[in-house]
Amino acid sequence: MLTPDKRLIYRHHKDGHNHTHPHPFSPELETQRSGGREIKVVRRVLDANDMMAARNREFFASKGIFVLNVMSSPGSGKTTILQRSLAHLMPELRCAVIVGDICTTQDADRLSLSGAPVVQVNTDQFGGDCHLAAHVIERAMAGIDMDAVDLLIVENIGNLVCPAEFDIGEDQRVVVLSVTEGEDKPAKYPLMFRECDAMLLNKIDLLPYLEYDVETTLQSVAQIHPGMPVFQISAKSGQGMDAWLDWLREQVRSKRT
Ligand SMILES: Nc1nc2c(ncn2[C@@H]2O[C@H](COP(=O)(O)OP(=O)(O)OP(=O)(O)O)[C@@H](O)[C@H]2O)c(=O)[nH]1
Ligand SMILES: [Mg+2]
Repeated sequence: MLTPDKRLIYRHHKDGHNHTHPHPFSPELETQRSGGREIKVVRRVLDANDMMAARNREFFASKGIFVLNVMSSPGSGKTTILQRSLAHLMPELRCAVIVGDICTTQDADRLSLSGAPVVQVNTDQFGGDCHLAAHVIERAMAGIDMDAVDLLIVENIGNLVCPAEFDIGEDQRVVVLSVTEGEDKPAKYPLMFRECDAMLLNKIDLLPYLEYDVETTLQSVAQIHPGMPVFQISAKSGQGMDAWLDWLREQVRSKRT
């Protein structure tokens, strides 16, 4: 049987991410906390990201742009939700999207159909990072006329862990959980659910075909992040989208005022 330490390391490597950056909460680094020097390196990298995020935030504030960071595990429906959301939000709001994937421009191709300006970030050029960092957002903005944007949506790379650790200068964070992923995900990946401002429970059109207990999920989320709004939606059928879009419009409006 694996010792607790080995089990952590085994799982860490087995998840297949390319960890070229230090993770403040990664198991390997945590065990070295008493070691001194490496801790300093971690802090410096995170400080640099935080400084860059603060600069982004100042820039967004100066332009009156609301920025939404959408995160989830791969395939929970981020792009589909955004496609449907953009169709409702535009042209009332001038939207733009930065979408992150390790490879391919498939999501950008889909999102471009909305007519919004879209920039695809492929992180294989940055070492295959499994999250978007603040400096990457700054570089991506060069491809968008930011004077013509009210709402900038960032679709982060599909990953329920790492993106939550990196501030990109956003106003609000949203996590998408689909009912096909299981009720246990908030409890297993609490940081993401603690760090987000709202949750979308997606693919509810599939509930009749699954043994999925919505109430268990809601109770788990309420324990991890009391009071966080949860919208039950189907990006496929459109069910529940109105309440989510009203919430988003209200966030954009309250930033402006
Ligand atoms: N039944 C059903 N399928 C959905 C729904 N939303 C998304 N899907 C399907 O789920 C799959 C993944 O959707 P995407 O929107 O690409 O997911 P994603 O989170 O953007 O994926 P990555 O960007 O790769 O992380 C696609 O086949 C979608 O058609 C939904 O509400 N109901
Ligand atoms: Mg996507």
